Amino acid sequence: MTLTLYGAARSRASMVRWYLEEKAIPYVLVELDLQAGEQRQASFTAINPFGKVPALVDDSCTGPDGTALKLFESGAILFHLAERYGEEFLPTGPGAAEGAHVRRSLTAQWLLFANASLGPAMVMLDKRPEDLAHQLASLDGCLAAAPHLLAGLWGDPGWGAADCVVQAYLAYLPLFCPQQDLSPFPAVQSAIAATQARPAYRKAIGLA
Ligand SMILES: N[C@@H](CCC(=O)N[C@@H](CS)C(=O)NCC(=O)O)C(=O)O
Repeated sequence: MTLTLYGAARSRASMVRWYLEEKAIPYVLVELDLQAGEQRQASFTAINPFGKVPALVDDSCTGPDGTALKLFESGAILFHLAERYGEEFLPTGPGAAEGAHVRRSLTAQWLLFANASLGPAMVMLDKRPEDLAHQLASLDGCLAAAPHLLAGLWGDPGWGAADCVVQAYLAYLPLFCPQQDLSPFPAVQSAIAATQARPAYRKAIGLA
C-alpha cells in the first residue's frame, strides 16, 4: 500500500501531512513548485483536474477509472484517511453502530466548517471582521469544554481529523490575520500554542 500526498510549501497540504505524521501513517510526499506552475502540468491535472494541492493517491483502493483512487480537497482527503487509516469511526460497546455514524457526521461537520466557514472568514477579515470574531468566540467555548472536538457521546476517540483541520486553521491565524485580537479567546490561544509545539506539526510545515 502506498499513499502519495501531493503538496507544496506553505499550502493546505500541510494539514493533511500533519494528520499523516500525527497518526504515523506511512506516505510519500511529492512537492510541487506552485510558482513554476507544476500544478497545471498534465501529469498532475491527471490527479486533480483543478490543478490544486493537496491531492492524494491511494493505491490500496480502486477509483472509478479502475486505477488507484485519486482524491482532491483537503477535507475529503482527511475524511478518507480518518475512515481508512486513522480508525476514528470504530467505537466499541453498546451503541457502537450509531456511535460510528455520529463520529462520521461530526467529523464531516468540522471539516466543512473549517473549509467553508472559518477559512473564508479569515480571508474576508478586513471586509467582515465581526464574522471571524463571532466564530472564534464560539470555537473558544468548544475548545474549552473538551479535550477533543469529538469527545463526549460514545467516548473520546482522541485527536482526529476534526481537531486537525480546526487547529491547523487556527495556527494560520497569527500568520495570515495578525490584526485579529486573540486576547478574548484564551482556549483558541492555547490551541494555537499547543499546535505550534507539536513535533508532527512542525515537521508538516517544514520547521523540523
Ligand atoms: N479547497 C481546496 C483549496 C485548494 C487550494 O486552493 N490549494 C492552493 C494551495 S493552498 C493551490 O493549490 N493553489 C495553486 C493554484 O491555484 O494554482 C482544499 O482545501 O484542498
